[in-house]
Amino acid sequence: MPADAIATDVAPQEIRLADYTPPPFLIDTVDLRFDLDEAATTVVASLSLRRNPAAPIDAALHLDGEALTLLRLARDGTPLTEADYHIVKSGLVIPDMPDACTLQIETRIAPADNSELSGLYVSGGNYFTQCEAQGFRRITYFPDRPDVMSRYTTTIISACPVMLSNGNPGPISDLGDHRRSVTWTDPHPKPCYLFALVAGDLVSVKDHFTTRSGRPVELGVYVRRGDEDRCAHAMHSLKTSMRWDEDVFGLEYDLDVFNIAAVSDFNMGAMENKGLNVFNTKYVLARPETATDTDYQGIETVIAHEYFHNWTGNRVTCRDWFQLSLKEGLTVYRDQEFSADQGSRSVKRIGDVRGLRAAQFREDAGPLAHPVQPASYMAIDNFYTATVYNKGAEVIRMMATIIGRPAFRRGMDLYFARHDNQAVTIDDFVQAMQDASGVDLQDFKLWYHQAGTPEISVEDSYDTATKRYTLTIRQTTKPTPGQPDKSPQVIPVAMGLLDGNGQQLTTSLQGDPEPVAGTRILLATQTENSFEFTDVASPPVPSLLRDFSAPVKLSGLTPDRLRFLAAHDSDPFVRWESGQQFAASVLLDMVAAIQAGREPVTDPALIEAMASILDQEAAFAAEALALPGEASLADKMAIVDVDAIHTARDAARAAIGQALSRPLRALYDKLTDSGGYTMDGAAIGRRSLRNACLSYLVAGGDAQAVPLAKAQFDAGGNMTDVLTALAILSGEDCLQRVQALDAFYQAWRGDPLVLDKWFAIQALSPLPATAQSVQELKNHPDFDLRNPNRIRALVSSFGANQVRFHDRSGAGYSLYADTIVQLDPTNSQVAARMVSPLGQWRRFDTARQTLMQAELQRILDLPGLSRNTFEMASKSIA
Ligand code: B3K
Ligand code: ZN
Repeated sequence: MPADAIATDVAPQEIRLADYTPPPFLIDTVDLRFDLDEAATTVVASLSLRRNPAAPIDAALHLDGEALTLLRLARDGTPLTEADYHIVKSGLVIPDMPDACTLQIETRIAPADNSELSGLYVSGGNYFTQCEAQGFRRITYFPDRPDVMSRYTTTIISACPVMLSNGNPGPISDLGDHRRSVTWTDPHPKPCYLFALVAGDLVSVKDHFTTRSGRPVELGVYVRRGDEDRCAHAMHSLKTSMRWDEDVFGLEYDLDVFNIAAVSDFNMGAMENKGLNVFNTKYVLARPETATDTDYQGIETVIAHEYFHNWTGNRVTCRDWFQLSLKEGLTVYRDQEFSADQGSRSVKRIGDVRGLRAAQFREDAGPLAHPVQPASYMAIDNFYTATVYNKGAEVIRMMATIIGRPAFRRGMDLYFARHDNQAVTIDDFVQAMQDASGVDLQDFKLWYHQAGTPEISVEDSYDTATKRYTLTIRQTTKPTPGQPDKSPQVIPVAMGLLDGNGQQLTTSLQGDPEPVAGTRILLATQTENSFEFTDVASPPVPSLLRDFSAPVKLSGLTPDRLRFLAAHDSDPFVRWESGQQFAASVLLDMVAAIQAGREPVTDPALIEAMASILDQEAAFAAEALALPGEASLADKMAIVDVDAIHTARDAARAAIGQALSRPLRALYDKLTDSGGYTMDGAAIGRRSLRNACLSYLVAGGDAQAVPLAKAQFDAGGNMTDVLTALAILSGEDCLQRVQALDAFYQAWRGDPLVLDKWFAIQALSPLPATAQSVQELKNHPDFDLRNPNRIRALVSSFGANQVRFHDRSGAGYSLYADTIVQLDPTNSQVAARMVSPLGQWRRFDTARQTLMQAELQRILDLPGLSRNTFEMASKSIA
């Protein structure tokens, strides 16, 4: 039973932002001593405490604790007896406390039994910690809240060759009997969620970085023996990130060492512990033969993200967990900007918007919708969401757009000047931006408190006599749970006007003395805003939401205007977006035809539009050639018809593949890498376009296409090409599919990260037998319910396979819910995070609704269900 199991008759309490009070005690220093043992590690914590002058006097001391055995408790050297303290469900309470004292706490923990992967645990025989959000309480009794910031020293005693913690290391002393000890000192005060310890038989790849003010920093990437040859990209990304943060934000690293340790059992992507980042191996290890271009880009982004947290998160941290987006939204914004600077900015933006829509817009439209700053939660681990991260990043981006880049940079400087070494709030951040820019951001802050995606529609008119053009923007936001009535948001709409030839016009706006030659920002602040443009020579076409200037849904553009913008706009995002919207309108017409019992016919205009993309810049062309995905089409339907969507999209892909088979094949051949493999943006773009061609050729049914895919697979080389070929084949019911899957397994069965891809590809196959094969793969000897990466590869991927997950038989739902039920007792964080696809039930037909609700109920009925999963399932079924 998980440590945080709930009694089934009492629903867990919501924790509310409104109830925040300052901590009664502060802890200036924390001295930790770990005597490592897999079955019984002892932890001695010496805490120097004092009453917080900002808190009520006489409050008792409450220390959080979970899954701990208390061995000894002493105050200022005197042991406390059981009359002096109480052990309670959530930890330990000492009622009578002096104003200041040293508390010494000795606890025992069992890292080898820690399947939750929170606190100190063992993976592959090595020790790792994960403390955010509330794992430190599984190491020792402590006020486990981010507004208690302390200076830490950490002594590790063990037989492990490598022993790492936060800060700078001291010398290693030999204790005899194969045991050694080392003490790490972290000079920077930090909350306990940033504590980390790593120990084991690891090897390191080392490098150096000198900060611009001359501090030499030793960099280390620690991995399992044999993985040393896969660290170069991670190290390169780290150094690039360090330089970028100096150049763009003036932020330098502040310790003598920066270490990254990779672990294959990890609940999420990575963790920004001070000076010792812990990473999922997925975001460290890469060689061209094992990692795809997407993997390489993921590593670059995540390394940057965690590094950037050193300032946005660590030096300035969150007062409480309701402020999570203070560090996450801001740091995602920073990693997005970093990655945009490394390759094609517009292609990066397109990818980010795709991700935002797939995860965050869907979250906003479902039962788990919540604001970027939630007002309450049951389990904070459930709030590491696309809304807090990605919508949070969009909110930061909008602020930068509204106040302008130079003011945004001044605002960042002011934020650090005011709040270095503090635990602060989102309001503090916005205040710094407001003070640095002189722009009133108070109304804008509604973005933090109001859930839901605003929908904007536009209406325009042109008066030939006065040469005036009027653009009216209307906005509404649908109700979300707990927020039935919505107010208008402050929405920056980046826009321009095109003349009939597609030329961008200089715009003059009524009330604004400055004509603008390029993109202009309109602020929509009310339910309805009208903007009057003067001196417009002829009826223009508006190009709206350039670079996706706000996280909103824009509708109401006619197919003709969409095609015009796709062909002519100067903004690459709008070109891509308009092409996608046009394709979606064609596909939804085909869905309607299928529902009416007619043959779906692909509009020749779509084929023509696709043909015109082929000769564009490769990376952009690959994005533009991809039809909107099945899930994104589903988002546009009142009641999702998974089968009709699948059939329609397949039909369109076949029609395009057939009609354009010659140019697609010619382009495929032209793009075939002549030289060796490189990892630059242009080469990634070429591979991506070439693979898009291959995918259409197979969809078109040409007899040569499947053998071509098989040949690409057999040629080996880089994983991007091999895996795309395998994914294409896995969607075809043919002998080559079986051969390729088998060959891939034989080649990579010893490599966990690559084997994850083998599981994922099968789970994502559109073939009708997929649910059955996922069921079989759950019994495969290489499937392991203790490894989050493997669960995500097989089962979470399957949850994203719309047509097969939602099979009308309900087989997909039930195997998915089975996994949650099996996983909850051992890893409740990962189990809980899997619930959301079942929460989409309202969008389906009544038969599917009933099946999905029954699975949610089955989860809720589980005896000893964790608090995490209870929150997700109960909110999803409501
Ligand atoms: N801050 C961590 C996420 C921690 C998740 C805890 N359940 C990684 C990141 O966002 O950088
Ligand atoms: Zn983060």
